[in-house]
Amino acid sequence: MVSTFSPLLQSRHISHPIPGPRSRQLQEQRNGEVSSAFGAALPVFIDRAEGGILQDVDGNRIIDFASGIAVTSVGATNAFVQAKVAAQLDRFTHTCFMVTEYEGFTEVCRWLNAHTPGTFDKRTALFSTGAEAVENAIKIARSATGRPNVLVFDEGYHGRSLLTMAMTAKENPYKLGFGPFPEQIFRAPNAAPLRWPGGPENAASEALAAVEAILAENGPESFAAMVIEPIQGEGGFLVPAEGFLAGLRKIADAHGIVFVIDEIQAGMGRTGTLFASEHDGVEADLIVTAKALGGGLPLSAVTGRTRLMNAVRPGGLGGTYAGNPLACAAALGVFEAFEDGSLLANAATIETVVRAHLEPLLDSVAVVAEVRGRGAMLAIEFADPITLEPRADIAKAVAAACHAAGVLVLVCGTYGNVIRLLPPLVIGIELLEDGLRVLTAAIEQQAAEASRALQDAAAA
Ligand code: PLZ
Repeated sequence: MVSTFSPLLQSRHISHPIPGPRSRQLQEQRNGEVSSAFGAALPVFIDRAEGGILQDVDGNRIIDFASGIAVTSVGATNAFVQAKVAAQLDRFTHTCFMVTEYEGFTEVCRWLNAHTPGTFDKRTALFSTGAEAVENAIKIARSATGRPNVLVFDEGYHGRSLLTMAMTAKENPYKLGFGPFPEQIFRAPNAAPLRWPGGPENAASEALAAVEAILAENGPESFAAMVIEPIQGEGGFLVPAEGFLAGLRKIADAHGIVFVIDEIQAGMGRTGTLFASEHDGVEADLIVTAKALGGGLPLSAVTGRTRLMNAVRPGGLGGTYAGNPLACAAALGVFEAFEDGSLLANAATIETVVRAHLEPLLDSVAVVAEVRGRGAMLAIEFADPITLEPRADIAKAVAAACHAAGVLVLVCGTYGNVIRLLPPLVIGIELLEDGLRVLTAAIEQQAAEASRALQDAAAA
């Protein structure tokens, strides 16, 4: 498809204070029509997006370090995705795969079966949202094992549906007031090195021991599944201590528990490999993908061992929109975009550039506690240098300063004290560096202001 637009300039540009007058006007209209339960990280209305730029309705060009929460990894206007979707749009938009079938659905399943870790025989089921796919992974694991319990982890995020809310760790804003929740969900410590009480070097072994204890107390033979993100997203971009995922894999094997890896945020090339669990050398029994899989259209999947995937009785899985033809077409475009390996290489380059800008802050800015992540999934955590008390105030102020300067960053973490970077993998290096300079300056300034405020308070 040939775009009717001229290419969007890949440079930051502030024509109006952010949010500009048109965005403020649209925000007012939105407030009069849309449920106030929906928040917005940056209340600007977008006109176009391309490469590493979001252009708003006031003509501001904002650097995109969010990718719509790790969705537009191949870019928000990727030519492969556009071509596939346009061609499908011309043929039909929907039949419901449970009514009459279409080839795109099978093609997406074939790609996932072939490219997800593990050379064993696999099948895939497609859905629309991440939460829906996680729920279905649990349905599959329960059907296959005949067991009720599910083990999840501290800081974990799996969605906003009733079951996935129960699996999600953080209460506010995700769960508050929405209970009662489904039972049979058990939570184990996550081997996050920075705050592990016994020290980072013991995080993996001690967390694994805690998992064994929880299983022993509740009867390991009652657990259908354990579900973990290979790098926790909403929870704070927490990279598990080395050996933790491999240790969990062993525990799951020992007890016949289905090992489910939620790659919804970390997967599909984000970390420099197609799947984040490849870094840990572990193979899931069921791997859950979404977000970047559909290149901006709603598509999610559960891929795994045929024995498990076919354990559900015929008719037991489905959904009106599950694997919608347009979303499948978009995914086939995403696969094409990944074919030559350049996007994975970009993720590695992004990591090098981001680390070069942010790691020096570990020495120069006391409240910078950690720079972590993999590939184009990187974060910086703010905490008191001595007590490690989370400094959400700094993360919030830094994000606000970045937003005002035209750089969209998102905050995450249980304590809201982490700034995460999720640029599209197609972002230009100059643009990336411009955004990082804004971020670095904001961190230096906010940290200096915070310490001045502390000194003033002490002097008073
Ligand atoms: N599992 C690991 O990251 C979605 C949530 C944003 P859905 N993360 C963004 C918000 O506040 O709602 C996510 C995830 C992981 C599952 C999900 C859920 O995916 O497509 O949002 O349902």
